[in-house]
Parts: sequence; C-alpha cells; structure tokens
Amino acid sequence: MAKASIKTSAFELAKSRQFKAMKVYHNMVKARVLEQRLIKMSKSEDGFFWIGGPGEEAFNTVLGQLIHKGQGLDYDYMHFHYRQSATLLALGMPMIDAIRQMNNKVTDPFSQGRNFVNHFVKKEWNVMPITSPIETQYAIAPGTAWAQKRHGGKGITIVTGGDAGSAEGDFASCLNFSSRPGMELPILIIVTNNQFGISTPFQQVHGDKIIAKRAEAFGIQWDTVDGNDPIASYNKLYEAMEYVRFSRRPFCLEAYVSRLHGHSSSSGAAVVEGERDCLDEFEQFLRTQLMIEKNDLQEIRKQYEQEALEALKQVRQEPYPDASTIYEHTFAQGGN
Ligand SMILES: Cc1ncc(C[n+]2csc(CCOP(=O)(O)OP(=O)(O)O)c2C)c(N)n1
Ligand SMILES: [Mg+2]
Repeated sequence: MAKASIKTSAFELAKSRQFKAMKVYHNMVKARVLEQRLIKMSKSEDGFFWIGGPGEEAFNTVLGQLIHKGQGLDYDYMHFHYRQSATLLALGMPMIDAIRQMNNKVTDPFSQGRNFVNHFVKKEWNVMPITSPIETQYAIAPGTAWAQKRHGGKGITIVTGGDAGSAEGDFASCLNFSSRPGMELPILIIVTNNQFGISTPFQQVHGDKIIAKRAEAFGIQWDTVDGNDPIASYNKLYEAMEYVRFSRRPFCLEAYVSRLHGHSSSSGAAVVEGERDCLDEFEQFLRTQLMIEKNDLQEIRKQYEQEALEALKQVRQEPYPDASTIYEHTFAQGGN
C-alpha cells in the first residue's frame, strides 16, 4: 500500500490565505517536543503518569489558531480531551506550565500539582476542566452552547473526544441536546478518531463506519477530514466554525489522527511503528513545496528542545503542594 501523505497542493495552500505555514509548523514542533519531554519525564523520576497528544499536532494546532479566545459568552468555550496540548500551546500556553503539571508542582496553574498531565483548565480562556472519565465533556458542552444561544453574538462551543468514547451515551446526549427543533445550538462537535480505545481496535467495536455520520439522524451537518494534514484541517475547521458561528447551529466533524506513542505511559508510551506522522509529512511538504531548508527546520526543533530542557530544570526546583491543602478545590472542603 502506498504511504499516505499530505494531499494538499501548494495551490490549495495559497487559496487558504490565512493559513500561516511556518506559524503552524512552529507550534507543531513545539507540541511534539513538549510531549517527548513529558514522556521522558514519565520514564525518569520526574512524573508518575503520561497521556497526551503526539500524532494530533496538525489538527489541534490549527484548531487552536481558529478559536476566538477570551472569557465569557462572547468567546469560544472549549470542552477538551486529554490529547490537546498543541491547541493549548497555539492559544498561548507556555510550555513550562504543562511540565509543571507533569511534575506535580504547586506552580501548575491548572491543578496546583494535583491532576494528571494534559488535564488543562483556564477560566480566562473559557477552557473548561479536562476530565479523566472519558466523554463526559460531550454531555456538558451543550450547557455553554445553550447559554451562548440565549446570549446571542458569535461565540461558539467546541467539544472534542475520542472514537472509543463516542460509543458512550454522553455522545448521543450531545447530538440530541444540540439539535432540538427550534433550539439548535452553536456547537462544533469534534471526534478525533485514532482507531483505538486503549487496546481495542475501532473495527472490532464500531458498526458505524463513520462516527460523524451519526449526526445526520439528528439533522446535524457533518464531515470528515484528514487530521494529519494541517492545511486540509485548517480549511475544514474554518468552514465548520464559520457555519456554527453564523448559523448558530451544530456541526459534527470527525478527524482521522495518529497515536504515535500508544495510549499512555500505562501502555509503555513507546513509538508505534507504521503510524502516519503529521510532523514528518508537513516537514516534507515545507521542503518540497515551499523550499524551506532542512537545516532551518532542525534549528527550530533545537530551539524548542532547549526551551523544554530549561523548563524542566526550573520546575525541578519548584515546590510540591503542601499536604494540608489536599481538600482545597474539592466538594469536601476541609475534609468533612
Ligand atoms: C467513563 C470512562 N470509561 C472508561 C475509561 C477508561 N479509559 C481511559 S481512556 C479510554 C479509551 C479512550 O479511547 P478514545 O475515546 O478513542 O480516546 P483516545 O484515548 O483514543 O484518544 C478508556 C476506555 C475512562 N477513563 N472513563
Ligand atoms: Mg481513540
């Protein structure tokens, strides 16, 4: 079988005028380098558990670039999955903050060292808490979309999750709540299909060949996209987001992505042979279509590797949370 690669031509790239190739590349490399650093931390004494997004950098980077970032109903709300580091970086998260959460330091701005890595939350940017129980975000997301429908304006809600999780009832609830006649919601429902739920292959457990097509039964428009191609992803996301933003109706998009290091540190986090690598493919594209030199690309990577290393050195010096704070920010304040 021929090796799959980016199908977009330079002409199509030129057509999508707002796509900034080097800006996308920078963020993709930064995200890959960050995740590789986090994996190394999980194998040394710098972290306990890793889960993250190597293989989703193309799709998640352009998603982040298209989001209207801000606080409150006039901006986009995000209900994300745990493979979304590239999106947070594209929104402006410093690399060091993810490293702080991985190292369980009190300086971690998302959970003060208490949650797993890649479990972001940021009120100022409308990033709702990422949870370990999968798919719950699909049942919750219509809540912000509903508030935005009533509020008016151009803010939309975006929810992401995996293929396996779409088998849970929360996904059906999301389709149902987003499409009630006369109360259709401004929500972009994204499924990132990496063909696996931990160790269960997609083909063994899904009678539905195209997950997004399930939206059709609810009168929701849907589409699929090659999530390994940042240009195709940009164009498709741009169209889908414009549709939701201006029609105030839902849209369901399924992106086919890779899972380059397996499920998590629980499955070893080793490189998986045979998966498409969006970064390799985009580098190839930049070199052949835009004549960018290999050395220049390598320099960019080195720069982010240095940033990640310096960040780790700094984070190692930072304090852990104090045991006395264990019940803060829980339902059982004070432990009662
Ligand atoms: C409600 C719930 N059920 C089961 C699990 C265990 N679990 C963690 S990740 C995962 C697989 C998720 O697969 P998918 O939705 O395809 O997302 P991916 O990890 O592939 O991105 C499962 C079953 C969980 N965390 N929460
Ligand atoms: Mg999956």
